[in-house]
Amino acid sequence: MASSGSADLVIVANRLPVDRVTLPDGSQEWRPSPGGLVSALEPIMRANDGTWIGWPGGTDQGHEPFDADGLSLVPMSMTPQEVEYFYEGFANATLWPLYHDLVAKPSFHREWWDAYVSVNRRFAERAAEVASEGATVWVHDYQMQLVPQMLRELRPDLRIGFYLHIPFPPAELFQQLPWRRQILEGLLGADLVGFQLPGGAQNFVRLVRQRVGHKTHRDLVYLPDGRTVRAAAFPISIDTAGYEELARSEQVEKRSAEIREALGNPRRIFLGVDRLDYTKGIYARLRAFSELIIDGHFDVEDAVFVQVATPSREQVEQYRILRDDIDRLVGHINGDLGRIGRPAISYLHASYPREEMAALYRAADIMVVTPFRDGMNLVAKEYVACRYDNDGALVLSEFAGAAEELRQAWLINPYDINGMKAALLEAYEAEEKERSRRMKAMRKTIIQHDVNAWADSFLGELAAVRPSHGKTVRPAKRS
Ligand code: ADQ
Repeated sequence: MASSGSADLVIVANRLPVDRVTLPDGSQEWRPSPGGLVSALEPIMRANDGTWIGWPGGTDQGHEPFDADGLSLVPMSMTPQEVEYFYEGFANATLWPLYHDLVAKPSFHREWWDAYVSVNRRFAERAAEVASEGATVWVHDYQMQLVPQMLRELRPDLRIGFYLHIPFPPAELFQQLPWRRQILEGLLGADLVGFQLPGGAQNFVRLVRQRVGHKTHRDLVYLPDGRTVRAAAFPISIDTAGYEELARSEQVEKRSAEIREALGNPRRIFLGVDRLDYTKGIYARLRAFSELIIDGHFDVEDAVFVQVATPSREQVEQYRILRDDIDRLVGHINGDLGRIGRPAISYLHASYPREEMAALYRAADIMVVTPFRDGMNLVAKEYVACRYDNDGALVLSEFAGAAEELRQAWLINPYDINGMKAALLEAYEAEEKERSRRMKAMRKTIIQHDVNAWADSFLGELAAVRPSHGKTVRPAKRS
């Protein structure tokens, strides 16, 4: 058994919650990358002297552990070949498409798998070094699925949780993976395996029974060594109160009026906000919108579509193809339908601070979220959180995890362009009373179920799965 460190709570994730940025003068500094996960985990990290292990991006070697804003961070380096094989390859060109219903074709390469194994091993070894005796280690997402088992072998004293942020596919699809058994066994190193939806947990338990041959009962897996592993759903959420507070601020209200003004004060503003990813259904939604103009339901004086699409994973070929396809489509639509000073689609690649996101949500009459498959989709929840006025319409794909909670959205099938057009038009024409009825109900859901509730319930369950074992994680001190 490896000797133990001093952290009572360890987060293991592919990425650190900070980015290494190069300033104009050539010097470098760490900058917090403000994501939902960071704000969710920060209070618990602080209350438990937590440590976060992850990759800061890039290929610089030899970063030392450091404290940022009171959080203790352990940067893991990657070689250029690991970035290519592990990150761009196995994580984002094998697992990502396979876990998202084969929206794109996954590639299977043995050398990518070898890199996945060795990077996972390095993360597990580092976690084993920093965790204190009986500590809780929470491993995150599809890049790290082998870490639980590798870590358990090194440190059987630990309480280990795993959470998957993306969908866990049905057995029929997962079966394609040449390393399916290793992945399942990797996950079974955890005491609690968390998914976004109950369907993911059921897929996992069924696969464990079929492929690994362990005994299972409902959400429990019984291992030959006497250990029990629980698989359950913990739908992730957002800092609802934080978004609402931001949305209510004078600065955001002012900025949102400026945005409407800059767009020419059209009757209705449609908004899409996504990473530029083929799972998000951006192409189909822009086509649906443009056809509504062509069909004469409204014109560019009445409505504009603001699409914010932050480029991501640009070294992966399918992402480059997608970016070109959407660039071309937007060019066509604006060339055919736009007028001077009035494009049909206002298309932006920028990445914005939270204030600007909140202002966009406030400015948008109709939020359009149309993924072909999405673990949850936080954008849909952020929009609802910002609509404290109980106004605004959400058009949401049935295939986003968020659709299981936000039932009052205008739900659509993103493969059905006519159905999507009908829903966009209904949302465009909906009376205030109807919009408010739906928004009120959705707001109730996300106010009750925010990201703190998510983290507390995962960690609470994790403690319950191994009650007689390990230290207790102290709840976050919240203001
Ligand atoms: P993502 O696929 O990245 O997350 P999503 O849940 O929508 O998708 O989260 C995106 C986050 O990035 C949101 O918080 C959003 O505000 C932010 N964002 C997007 N575009 C931005 C921009 N241009 N500028 C600034 N911020 C931007 C994965 C899974 C999801 C799951 C989450 C969390 O794919 O299904 O909901 O993890 O578990």
